[in-house]
Amino acid sequence: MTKDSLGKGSTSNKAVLSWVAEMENLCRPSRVYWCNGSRAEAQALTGQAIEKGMLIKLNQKKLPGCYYHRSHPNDVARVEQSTFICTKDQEEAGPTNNWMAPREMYQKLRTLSEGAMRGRTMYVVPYLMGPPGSSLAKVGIELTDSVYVVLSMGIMTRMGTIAFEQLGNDDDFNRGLHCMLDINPERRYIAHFPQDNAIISVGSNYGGNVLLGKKCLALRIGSYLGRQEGWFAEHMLILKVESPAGEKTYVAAAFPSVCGKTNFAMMIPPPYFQGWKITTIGDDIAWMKPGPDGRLYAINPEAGYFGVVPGTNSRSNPNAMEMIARDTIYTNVALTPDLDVWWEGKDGPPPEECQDWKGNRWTPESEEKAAHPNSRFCVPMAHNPVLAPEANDPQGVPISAIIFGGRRTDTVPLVFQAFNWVHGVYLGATMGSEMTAAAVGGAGQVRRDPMAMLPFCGYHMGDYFRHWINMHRLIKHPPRIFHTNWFRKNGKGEFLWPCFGENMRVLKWIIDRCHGRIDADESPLGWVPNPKSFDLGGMANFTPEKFAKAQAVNNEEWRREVILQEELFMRLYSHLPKELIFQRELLVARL
Ligand code: GTP
Ligand code: SPV
Ligand code: MN
Repeated sequence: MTKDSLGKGSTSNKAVLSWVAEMENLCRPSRVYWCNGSRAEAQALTGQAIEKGMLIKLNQKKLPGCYYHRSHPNDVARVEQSTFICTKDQEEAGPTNNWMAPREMYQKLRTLSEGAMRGRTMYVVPYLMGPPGSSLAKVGIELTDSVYVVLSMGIMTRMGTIAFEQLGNDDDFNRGLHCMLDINPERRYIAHFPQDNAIISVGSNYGGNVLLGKKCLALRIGSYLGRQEGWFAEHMLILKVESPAGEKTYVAAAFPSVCGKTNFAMMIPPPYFQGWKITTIGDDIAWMKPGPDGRLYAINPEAGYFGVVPGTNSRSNPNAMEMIARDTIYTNVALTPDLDVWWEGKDGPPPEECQDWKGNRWTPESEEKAAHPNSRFCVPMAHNPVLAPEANDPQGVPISAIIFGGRRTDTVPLVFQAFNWVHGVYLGATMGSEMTAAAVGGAGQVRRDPMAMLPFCGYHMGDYFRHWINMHRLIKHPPRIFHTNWFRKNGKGEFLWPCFGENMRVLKWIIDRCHGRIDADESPLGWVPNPKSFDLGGMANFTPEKFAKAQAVNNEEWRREVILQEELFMRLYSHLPKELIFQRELLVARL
């Protein structure tokens, strides 16, 4: 036993105690600290993080409760090439995941973790994903030697004693081990063992690589369990639209990383939509399961937002600006001389001088960006001024519409609707998107990112499509499925659609379609807005001609698109549902 074991006693769960002891034996920390999730604990740990130089206290007059963190310059995003799904058979992980046999990976990581916490503290971080008491909620325990991870998990999840309360004496919890090691990309592995409900992450201290509740448990392990148990774990925001008459409609939307989920989930409708209100249930992840009334119910498993900072300002996302003004951990933004934060796209002029995300002197003349393009805020969802109370509802919310949307400079129109469920699955399955700074490498290139889940699906992507098709039978009143693209540009590189709050117009069309209030026109891609029933009212410079450009379907471009889609289908062929091949044929016939 360790000489110095703090905070223990909040659980007598034997499976927990013996697993923690086993990991302690492996990693050899000089002490073990069991987190309880209290405010006092967070304050004490923040103090320690400042002492160790892990956090810098920001200007408390301007930003009360806010802290600043810089990650290692080689560790600024998710690393897909170091992310592994370790199922028994490679076939099960499929061609879109890196794979290693569990035994081999366990051995490799045990060797790397052996004694890795010597002289350090091992924090035991129990956490709950989902509202307490929800049938969808899951418990995880992350063992980590990073106090930054502890503080971030304290924001992102329902962390502490509450998780042990939900777990009781059960041994059904996710076992997560995180060792920072020497933050070396050569020794960086994010390994998932879906059959053991276990995760081991070593060699990183950044975001989705190490906040194990988020992408690792809620999406990769979650999707694997969801397929076995008949539910969905998706990379989706969840929002509520309230009409002036009080009608409530819930919408889930899958956009790839850095493609607009947080912004869409917190949007403020333009003045023209007076009386309409958007509130947020979730900004990144949805767990969805058919309910007893035959509708699909969604919960947000998280309790905080780990959101993209650059581009956030009082025009694009005023709610976020208010939200991140207190109790926020900023990672990899720029630091001003008066200990304020700055980033590209913030309101007002750039500072005359500041430190960039690497700590180097930066001026507006500098060539490099002051904030890393994947710099992030980490903030409790409770601080979102438009948080929907349903975010804490264990039942979740009934979803009326599912939106898939990529980042595409060309080809893909602003909005269209699937003809039916299988066609909707096809739209999600074939979604293409330009890569962003959220993952290392390839930014700007178009790749297939099915359902925005390419980096997050914990099993064979073809089987995942099959799961989507099969689920239809379990949902008596399935959501309608739509496709959007906010990012289409003209030849001059200007966006064809004004975006952000104006996206309300697209959302309004979507919910009117869901409630069967308006008709639509048929196009080769799906149902498209009839110009008469798409509301452009109150838009100063946006003419119906401009709308037609944003909606244009160019058959030549689409024939090329079908060939790009084919590349993914070829890779998945042995597991690809026939229905999707037929959908492709039908699309080709319509073009
Ligand atoms: P992850 O947290 O990586 O999963 O990203 P996300 O999908 O939540 O993306 P987010 O809402 O943070 O937006 C990412 C970037 O896209 C930000 O820089 C936004 O300013 C920008 N963005 C979001 N919505 C829109 C939009 O409607 N139009 C345009 N042009 N840019 C947008
Ligand atoms: C994403 O990349 O989709 C994120 C950020 O939401 S991270 O937690 O780093 O995965
Ligand atoms: Mn995300």
